[in-house]
Amino acid sequence: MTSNKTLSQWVAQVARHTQADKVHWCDGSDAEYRDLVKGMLATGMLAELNRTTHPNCYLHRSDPQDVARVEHLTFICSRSRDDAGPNNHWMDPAAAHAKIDALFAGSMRGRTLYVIPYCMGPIDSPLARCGVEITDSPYVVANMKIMTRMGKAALQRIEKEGKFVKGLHSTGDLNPERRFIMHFPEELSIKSFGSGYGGNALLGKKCHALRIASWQARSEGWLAEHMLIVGIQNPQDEIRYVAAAFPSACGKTNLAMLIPPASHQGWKVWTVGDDICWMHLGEDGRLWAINPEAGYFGVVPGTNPKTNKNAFDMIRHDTIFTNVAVTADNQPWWEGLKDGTPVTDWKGEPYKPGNGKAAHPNSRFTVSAKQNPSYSPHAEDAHGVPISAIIFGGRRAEMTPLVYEARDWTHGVLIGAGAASETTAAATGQVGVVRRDPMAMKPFCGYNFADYWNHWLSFNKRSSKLPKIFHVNWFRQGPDGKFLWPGFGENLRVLRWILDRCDGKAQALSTPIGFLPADGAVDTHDLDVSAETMRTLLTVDREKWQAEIRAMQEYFQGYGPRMPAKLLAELQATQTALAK
Ligand code: SAT
Ligand code: MN
Repeated sequence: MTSNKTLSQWVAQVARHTQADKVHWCDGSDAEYRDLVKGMLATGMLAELNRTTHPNCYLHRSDPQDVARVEHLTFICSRSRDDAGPNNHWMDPAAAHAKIDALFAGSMRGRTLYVIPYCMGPIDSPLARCGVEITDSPYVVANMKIMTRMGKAALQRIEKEGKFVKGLHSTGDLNPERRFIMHFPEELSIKSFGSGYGGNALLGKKCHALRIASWQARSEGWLAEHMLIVGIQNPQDEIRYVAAAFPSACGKTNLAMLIPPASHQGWKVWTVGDDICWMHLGEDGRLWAINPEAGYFGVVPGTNPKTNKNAFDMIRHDTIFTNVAVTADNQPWWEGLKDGTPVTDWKGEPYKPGNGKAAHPNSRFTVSAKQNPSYSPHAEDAHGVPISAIIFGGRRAEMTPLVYEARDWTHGVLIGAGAASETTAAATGQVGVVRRDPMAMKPFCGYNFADYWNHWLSFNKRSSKLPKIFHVNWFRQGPDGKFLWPGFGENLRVLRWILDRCDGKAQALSTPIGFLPADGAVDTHDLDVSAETMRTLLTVDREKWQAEIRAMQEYFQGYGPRMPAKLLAELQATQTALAK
């Protein structure tokens, strides 16, 4: 099946240990995808949706106890606990292997073992990296076919390079008591058991492209980040690229597919990626980015022609829906859709308004990037796209301004490291509590955050042409709980200020937390936002910020002596400026 001995021996050993019935090597063809779908329709793992309105669309209902990432069951198993850091759950590698191997024993009895060779990034890109996922879930195979460059070409690259990340996955019996997502960065391997959902099971995504890749990136001198990548084209047809980090379910997909409002004729936004960004320093000193993924695993609720017309249009065909509701005529339905009425909820039960949401808040679509009307023609460029600005963000109802700019790279790293956000339904646990989520990487950094910030800081010595760094917050609320900023397409106004700042054009005021737009510098023409609201969105509340700085200091203390002194000094400087 392959000329790579390590791979063939590993597959044989796993097949023996899991006692799989059959072994299927995925070739990634469309015919293979169709066969998988046929098989899943027969077993009920998928249901076909309305063929007329949604051709080639299918619904998968996951186990109701398996609907999101499980951070408390996710481990980094490095030899040294300190290398994983206080930001990760850690387990000793030998103990972790023993624990999870026991669960894998016999777990594929009666099942087919699928071998999925995949490539993260354009297949011909020197920045791309390959992996192989072994799984017993045909649903995972179908999703990996959409989300990655999977099959023959990836296997050929693996055989040529001889190197790949090993990912072993079994859904087991889906019992949350027997569920673990384990990463062995020193062995470039992943073992995931007991979940069939999203980032727990599609191992190319968060497990490989973020946790393992961030570890690799550190030793090889690049960055693996939880960021969207977009190209912004102005009326002069110049395109500039920005990368933006937001926690899961904070609108990355919407921003990545933004449609300029009517007031912005001649502008256009191109999607390069909506979730993950790998950045390398180019010979020209700029950061060049690729999207390692080939598809989107996006949050469905809230998707409609107003919030994200591109996504709305692209999921009308050839899409896998997971955990949405359905209408009487078998169309997918979710909260935020104007038309249609749900009759069956995400669990497959008759929908009753008193029983909670019809679609699960973390219900997802899986769709190929090629179906996105705004897919950038440069998204497949082997060397990536050059990044002009990096944006950090989060969901903060209070305090954090709409946008501000870092004084320099080091200050920008502090802004990213100090970022916090309200939790969302993308992970199990309480929703809506503010937690520190540095660079939106809290659940995804495969090593000690203190070392990670040091790695970020090190770029300053390597180049004088790094992107400018910004922070945004689309989620400020007034006393009535209503959002102060309209968001969605109107966010282009903020992106314009950011790009103008990169060109040294837009006006800004220097404040203790960084540069904020001067009065009127964010264009609000044709926008129903009062000058007073803009002032609220763009002022620094010193008292609240002083408390925020203290919270950051406390948080950073948790990283002990590994904490970069430069960041602490930068934080101290901010605190002093706020006290003046
Ligand atoms: O489940 S995933 O990790 O793929 C989705 C997300 O959290 O962004
Ligand atoms: Mn994400």
